[in-house]
This record gives sequence, C-alpha cells and structure tokens, in this order.
Amino acid sequence: MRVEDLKHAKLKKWVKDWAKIMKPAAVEICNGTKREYDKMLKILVSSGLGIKLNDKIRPGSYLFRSDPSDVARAESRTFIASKKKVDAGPNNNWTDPDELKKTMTDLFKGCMKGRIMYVIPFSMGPVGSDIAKIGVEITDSPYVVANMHIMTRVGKKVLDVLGTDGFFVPCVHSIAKPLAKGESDGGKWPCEPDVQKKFISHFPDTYEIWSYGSGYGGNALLGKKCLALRIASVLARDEGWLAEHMLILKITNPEGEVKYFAGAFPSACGKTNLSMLIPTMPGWKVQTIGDDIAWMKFKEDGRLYAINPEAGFFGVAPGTSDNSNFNAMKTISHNTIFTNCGLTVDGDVWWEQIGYGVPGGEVLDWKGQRRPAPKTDKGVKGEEIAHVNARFTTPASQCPAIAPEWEDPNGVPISAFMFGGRRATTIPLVNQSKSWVHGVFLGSITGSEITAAALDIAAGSVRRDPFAMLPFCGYNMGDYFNHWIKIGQKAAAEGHADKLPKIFFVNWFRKDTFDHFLWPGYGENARVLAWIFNRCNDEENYLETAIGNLPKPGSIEPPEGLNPDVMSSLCSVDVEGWEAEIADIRSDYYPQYGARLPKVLYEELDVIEGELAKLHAILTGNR
Ligand code: SAT
Ligand code: MN
Repeated sequence: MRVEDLKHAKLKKWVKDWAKIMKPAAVEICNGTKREYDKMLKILVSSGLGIKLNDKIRPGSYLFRSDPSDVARAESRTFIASKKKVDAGPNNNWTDPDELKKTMTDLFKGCMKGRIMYVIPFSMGPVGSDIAKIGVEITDSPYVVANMHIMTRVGKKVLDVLGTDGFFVPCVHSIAKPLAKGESDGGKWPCEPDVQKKFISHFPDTYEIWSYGSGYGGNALLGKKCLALRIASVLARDEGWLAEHMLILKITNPEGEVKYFAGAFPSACGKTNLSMLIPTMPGWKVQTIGDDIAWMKFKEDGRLYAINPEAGFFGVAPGTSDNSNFNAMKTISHNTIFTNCGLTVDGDVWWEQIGYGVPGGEVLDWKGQRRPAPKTDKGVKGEEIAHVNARFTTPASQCPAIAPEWEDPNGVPISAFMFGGRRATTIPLVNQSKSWVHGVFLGSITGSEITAAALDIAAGSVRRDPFAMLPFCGYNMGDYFNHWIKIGQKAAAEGHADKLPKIFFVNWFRKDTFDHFLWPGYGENARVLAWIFNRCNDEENYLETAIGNLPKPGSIEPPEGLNPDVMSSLCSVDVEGWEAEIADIRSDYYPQYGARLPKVLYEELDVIEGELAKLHAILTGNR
C-alpha cells in the first residue's frame, strides 16, 4: 500500500510531513502479513544484524545482538513533556514540550536518509475491541517492524477500524543512523551510541510519542511501555478507565469455577512466571491472559473488564528455565526473536539459569565474543554470556497456558488485584485490604528492598515502585493515586461498590536471618492464589488485623515440608516492622508528592498507626 492510498486524511498528512523532515529513500505502509515479517527478517539477516538459529532445534527463530549502549530502557532519557512541570510529577523527567519538539525536530532532519520509512498501523488490544486503542508508528528499523508484528496487531484491519477520521496515537521513531549511498549496517546494530543523545519523549497533553536514537525494547517498540502505559495512563485518567502495569491470569478451582486476577509487581519479582504458573495443588489450574499490561474498563453490569493490549511476550531470558517457567520455555521453542542471548555451536541460544550447561566447547556471548562453554547454567556476575536484560519476543498464542478467551474483545471480569514486591521482612505472605482506599494505600507503598551489594543504598531500604508504575506513569503520581481513589468513589456512587475487585498485597520473598527464602514460591504461590479466590467468594478464611485481613490459621495449606511456625510467622502482623514502615512512608516517601497526594492516604496512615500503637501496648503490657 502507498501513502497516497491512505484514507485517513490526518494520518496521510502526518506521514507525508515526517517523510519530508526525515528524508527516507522510500515509505512503506505495513500490512502485518507473514510475508512482510519474513521480508523484514531477510533484510536483517542479509545486513548481518540477525542470525538465523538452527531450524532443527529452534525453528523460525533469530538472534540479534544490540549495541552495548542499547540494551535496556533509557530511563534517564525518558521524558514526560507536559505543559506544566508539576503535571509530570516528582517521578518523571520533565522538559518543556515546545523546546523538546524543537530539539528533536532538528535531530530528525534527514535521519532516515538511505533507509526505508515503515509506517506501522497497530492495535493495542483485539482489533475493534471497545477497550483497544490504535497507534501508528513510523520507524526506520525492520527489527522494530518484526517485533511489532509479534507484540501488537498490525495491518490493514487496523486501518479499516481507524476509518477516515478515527483516533490514533502518533508514534515517531528513528534509530538515528542514516546510511550514505552504498553503505550498509554491515552487522553493526544501528543506533545513537551516545546515551545522552537518545530521547524517549512523551507529550501527554497531545497524546504523542517521539523516540530517537535507540532501537531496543521499550525505547523503540512504542506500543508497549510508551503507548500502552505512559500515554494510556493519561488517556485512562482523562476517560475514566485504568491502564496498568499488570499481568492478567485466569484461575479455575477444582469445582470448575473461574475467576480472573490482575497483578502489579516491580521488575524482577517473577511477574511473567506468575502469569504462567503451574499450581502444585491438585485440581487448580492457572492460565494466562497477559504477562505485563492490563487495560480495564467498567461495563454496564458494574464489573471491571480487562484486556491484554499486547499480542506477544517481551520477556527477560536469563533465569527462564523448565523449572522457573515451563510454559514460557515451550512458548519460545519456535518462531521467536531473541536479543542479546548467547549463541551455541549448534546454532541455538543460551543464557544463565536456562537449566543446563552449554553444549559444545565454546559459546559466543551477547557481544559475539568467543568464550569457553560453561558446564552448568550458573553464571559469573559481570561476565555474563547472555546480557542480564537479554530478551525473547514471542507470540502469546504459542503459550501452552494461554486462556482461550485471551483475545475476547469484551475482556475478562476482574475479581482481584494483587500488588507485591520483594520484601525480606515485615510484609506478610498475603494481606487483603480492608477497603478500596486501603487497597490504594497498599498499591502506593509497593516496592522492593535493595541489597547494599546491588546499589549504593543502605541495605534493607525500600525502593518504592507504586503500583509498579514508577517508570511508566505518564503524569503526576499523586494525581494517579487520586484517579484510583475516584474509581472507587464512582463505583460506590453508582451502587456497584461490591463489584469492585478486592485488593491484595502478596510477598513471596520473606527471608530468615540467614538470608534464606522462607516461602518456596513458583507453583506453590498457587496456594495464595487459592486463598484469594476463596476470599473473593466471601469465605470466612481471614482474621481482621491492624494492617488488613490476614489468612486464618489453617486457611492456607502449607507446602510440603514447610514448618507450621514459619507459616504462622508469614501470616502475622510484625508490629515493630510495620511501625518502621509507617514512619518511613510518612517522613521519606509520601512528602515528595506534596499537595497532590490525596489526603485520604494520610488518613489511612493515621488509622493504621493508631491500631499498631494499640497492639504495641498490648504486646509490651503497657496499656
Ligand atoms: O524494554 S521494555 O520496557 O519493553 C521491558 C521492560 O523494561 O520492562
Ligand atoms: Mn513490564
């Protein structure tokens, strides 16, 4: 299809205007077909960027090695350019939108010389779903086109839904590496290697995304974090729905009853694993709707319905094994794009903690350097064979655990929200909020502990990642908390308070004083999911406490071999720990939001603090 054939006048003009600025050798409108996907990979292999893996071991799959400057999201170069700085809030980098547009327009001038400008019309969510949204990305990277084919729904069907005047989020992207006449990439990942010259920019007031200089992941596949979270969070605020960094899972109990949960977890908490978990308890079943993002709207029946806006998984490879995530391993067994993994002599990919050592005597690491082949899958810190953020891009439809209704345009009704982080102490295995506002409070204090070894922060201090949205909220986080509170108020005003999802906080990561995990995790986490399931059916399986509703003794059957004392300590109130937690929130965390922090969250703090003081007095005999 040619630009001239575009029926949407605004889209046509937008493409033409950018082509004038970027000066590509040609413009192609993507149609989303398998043929187009194959063509992209052919181009990428012939320019030396992609390596076809051994078809006998990993059919239809490819490996890419990115530039060492281009291996992860560039958070320091990610901007929320709202008109007013205060609307970006304390957690975002802000720049004046007019100045940023001027700077970037200069950078975009001629940036696609010698390359093709691909125009990718894509739908986030099943095409035509009333919860879905359309974006159009222009890019000069065939790698981006191929990845967008997997991660979103691309092509003519999207243009059909867009019609002549439908709404789309314009997404401008360039890798910033024009080619001179006769020049080719010659196997070198094209991007702007100077991190300070990369820009991942969002204009929330006009719902626009401009990205320059990076070809990798969330910086370049603009449907994912940029559209489906940062811009969508703004759209959701403006239109009264929720765009969240949440997995969506389907859970079926032994009686065949089905519920859907959505869960937000900061990175490195096993979100993808949880969404594909295989329960250890007989009769229970978990299936996947999504592993990263949930878009949710209230429908007429008063319930909240969720879709997974994505069509694929862009998952972290290292640590993925048959043990940690059997379903993910099956999903990526074919038709998968790998980035920054190791390459074995057999022509397969390899990474640390894949579950087996490297076959053969040597291996190429993610930089393409020859390295002795490790006999086990244990890595050496700092000398990884796969980059720690090496990724797979794989179609969700290939996941053995995918629920048949994962593409239902109506979405699935959510019964429970889960929040969680890595917390070695204080936070119980599972805790149900006492009210919606208390649930928002729990979401707001989500975070993970930092070990002194990892970063220059005192060991044990908590890095808050509210709702796991810290790098993904396109506006002031205080206003975002308020949006969540208003969602609850609106449901109550409409007489649907009882239909709101119940809110839970889970923690799989409690440790003993010897630094050993107390809870086995993985498939055993289904025991907690089962408790939540029963809670949603109003089972009397809980005890009211100062911090929320905790499991009644005996209401969660402990995993084999778990000491009952450990079980009860995982499910009890750590009074002193919570007193310290409340003090930290009050003095070191909430104040950054100033007047934008909803007052009811401070009231929530006061109530919990009062309850804890009473408990403290009882425990110390100081009544
Ligand atoms: O690179 S992405 O932003 O898509 C993945 C991530 O960082 O979570
Ligand atoms: Mn994510």
